[in-house]
Amino acid sequence: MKTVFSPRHLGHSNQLELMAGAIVPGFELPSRAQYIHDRIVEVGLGEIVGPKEFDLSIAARVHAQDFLDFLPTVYQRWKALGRDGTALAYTWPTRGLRGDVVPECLDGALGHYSFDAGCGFVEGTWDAIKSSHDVMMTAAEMVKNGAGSAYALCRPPGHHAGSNFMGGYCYINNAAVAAEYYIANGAKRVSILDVDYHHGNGTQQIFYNRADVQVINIHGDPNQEYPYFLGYRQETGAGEGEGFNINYPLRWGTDWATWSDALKDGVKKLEAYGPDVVIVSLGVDTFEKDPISHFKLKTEDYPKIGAIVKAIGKPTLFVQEGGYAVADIGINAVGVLTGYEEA
Ligand code: Q9C
Ligand code: ZN
Repeated sequence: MKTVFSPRHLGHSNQLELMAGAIVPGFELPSRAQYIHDRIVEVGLGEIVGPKEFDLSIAARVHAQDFLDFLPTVYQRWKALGRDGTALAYTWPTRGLRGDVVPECLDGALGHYSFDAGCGFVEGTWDAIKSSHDVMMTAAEMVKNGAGSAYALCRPPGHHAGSNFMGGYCYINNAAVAAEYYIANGAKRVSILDVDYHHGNGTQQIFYNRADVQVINIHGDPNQEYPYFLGYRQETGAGEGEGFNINYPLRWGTDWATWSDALKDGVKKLEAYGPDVVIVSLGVDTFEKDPISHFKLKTEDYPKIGAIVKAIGKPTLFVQEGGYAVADIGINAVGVLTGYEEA
């Protein structure tokens, strides 16, 4: 399978992050993408190509235009205030505050357009977001044109970003834009299978009322785990979307036996839905050594995920999401892809 990758991700890093009452270096590191890239070369997965340039017209069908207009302006506005370092929100509109106003000042606007402090901006952040989008679009187009499968080595990731907010290291929801791209190009049904450790709250929110995109999430129980405020089992979709959102919240300590039961059940529901194309939100932060996660998947389990996805027998786009055990994520992410190829 071909990989799409751009070194333009390198301009972006979340230099600081709040964790357990301390400010620590961010986990979503530029080296993540390099480890995956190098592992693809090492195992000879297939050709690695650069992205083509795409406009944001498909993205604008799942994200609000004002949100998409805001993202490229953030760092210039930050610098115009005489600041350097990382542009980051520090106040958010919760219950009893106005969720509908976009304050004129940058600090207010950053709070409006995010739900946590996981999305900093440095000089190269917008270019990295756009390159990640273009990487996804290029790989999505390959699958549309009959490639069978393709891997979008996206950085930054996307699945926490909703229609008009960023969060959890995610700015544009690449998997959601890919789904919309297939619908815009004639697909009747698309399934998104999100295997990242964290619930893909953005993807769920974007498609919650729709029947044409099925969203399946296997993730840390939000009673215990980020993003806490979405991803519960009883969230099954609304209106026309009722029944097309499926959550498998799992407790800390979940191992392959329990995790794969959820995957197999999700795949059954996916097959019953009968999509034209499958998009895998591929996070490998389910790994036992991931520094911010609490599942117990082992390196040998990742090819089995790929084999299960291959058995679905549908055109498949893999979109990179999380995974923070940097030395291992290349082996694990590429393990899913080789497992798919070899099944
Ligand atoms: N500050 C993805 O995997 N919180 N995002 C971690 C430590 C944010 C993960 C707690 C986790 C976001 C794409
Ligand atoms: Zn994650």
